[in-house]
Amino acid sequence: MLFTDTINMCAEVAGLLWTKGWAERNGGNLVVNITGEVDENIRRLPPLMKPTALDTKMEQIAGWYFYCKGSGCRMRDLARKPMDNGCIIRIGPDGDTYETIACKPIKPTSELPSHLAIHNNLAASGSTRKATLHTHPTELVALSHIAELCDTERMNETLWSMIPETRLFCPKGVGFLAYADPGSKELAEGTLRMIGQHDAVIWEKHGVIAVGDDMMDAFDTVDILNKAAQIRCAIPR
Ligand code: 2HA
Ligand code: ZN
Repeated sequence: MLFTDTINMCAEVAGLLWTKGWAERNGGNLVVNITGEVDENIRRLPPLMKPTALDTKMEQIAGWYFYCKGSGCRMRDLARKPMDNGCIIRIGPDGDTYETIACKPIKPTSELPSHLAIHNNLAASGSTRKATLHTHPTELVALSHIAELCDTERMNETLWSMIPETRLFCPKGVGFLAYADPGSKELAEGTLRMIGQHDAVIWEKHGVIAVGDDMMDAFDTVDILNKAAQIRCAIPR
């Protein structure tokens, strides 16, 4: 895949998230690994901003490249202008910093720690999966307000029982992570503990994060899970 195709796919997904109503204001984030697709011209680009320290050292992805939604940027704008509302970052040679190298001096998404923690783990396990997607799917978030569903087992029993496709396409189900502040190290560490065993992780009263081979694959996982949640919400009680 060409790196421009990868970014265009992020733009397409951003448009879908907005249409779905899962991306109010600057809600949600996406990060995709483009290391294998960048050419020498991109590798030679100088930083546009001074390097930012990462809270946790990410040795496995040292020197790697990612396209990320920009902090404070809107998905609906990224859908039209991906390079004005997102940026390319390079992880520093020791894995403890990152720098924006293109196209504008934009800082990446506030949930970068959660996303990079996953990418670092994917790299450690030799995975070829490239995309992480965080969004605010209304019905999945609604279910995370129902106390008796707020654990991994109960949430999966509920989602899997709604429509057969859920188990078919999300066989590992979701991990349920108790509330942690957006952008926090706690959220990143909790996500990392659960993502290996699950197709996605629900962040209580906030949203979901999913991993995919590419961004559309990650979107499909969230879409399948939220369809199950929609059906659950439509059942009169
Ligand atoms: O970047 O969704 O969780 C906006 C968010 C933070
Ligand atoms: Zn969010």
